[in-house]
Amino acid sequence: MERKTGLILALDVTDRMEAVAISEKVAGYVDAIKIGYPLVLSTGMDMISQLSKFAPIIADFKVADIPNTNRLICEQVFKAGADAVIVQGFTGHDSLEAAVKLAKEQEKDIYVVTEMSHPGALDFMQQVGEGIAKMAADAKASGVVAPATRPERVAEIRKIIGNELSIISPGVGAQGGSASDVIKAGANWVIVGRSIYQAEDPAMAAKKLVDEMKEFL
Ligand code: O7M
Repeated sequence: MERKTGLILALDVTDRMEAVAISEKVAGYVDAIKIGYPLVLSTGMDMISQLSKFAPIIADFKVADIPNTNRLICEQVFKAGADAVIVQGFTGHDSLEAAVKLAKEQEKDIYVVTEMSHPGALDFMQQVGEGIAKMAADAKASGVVAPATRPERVAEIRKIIGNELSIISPGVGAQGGSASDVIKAGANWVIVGRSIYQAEDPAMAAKKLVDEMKEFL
């Protein structure tokens, strides 16, 4: 994924026309569009190819299975036109390696969730976040997902993975995180949903975020 703006749109709407209209409006401000269960379950897998004309598509299915099933899922998602798939890391090295191997064969990307951005991530995930980050680096994934709600954790994760892997970071705006703070902490991209797609003017909301991050990219 090429970094021009540092912004990834999380398009968690459930209506096809709305999804297309918002993508059209913000296409000039985003490096990728992340879509997941809310949009795909309500509209269908063909949403991936329909939106791919606006920006590269990151399929957020948080894949979390045994190696063979991970591979089968990623195969279908890439076939549908996605450029990247998000997988969970807690399933361990073999599950991750199966996804990364397939992605490399197809010149696609895998991003691995380390620690999530919501408060409940402190119950279990935070304790294993650093180990998952190290595993993602060892497996040569394209990058990790780390929380904009805790820039200090993003800085820790950056130390572990070095500069080969990217960090894509959700939790800006609606969840309380700041785009410029998390970029300063070491994230390469922020992932933003509600603050853009619920804004009266989604393009303006996206532009504001891009302008805020510009000097820190
Ligand atoms: O900006 P929001 O809060 O409306 O949306 C954030 C998006 O990022 C939404 O699609 C979440 O599912 C996703 N996300 C998190 O909010 N926190 C995480 O820790 C991880 C993700 C995510 O994208 O995982 C891949």
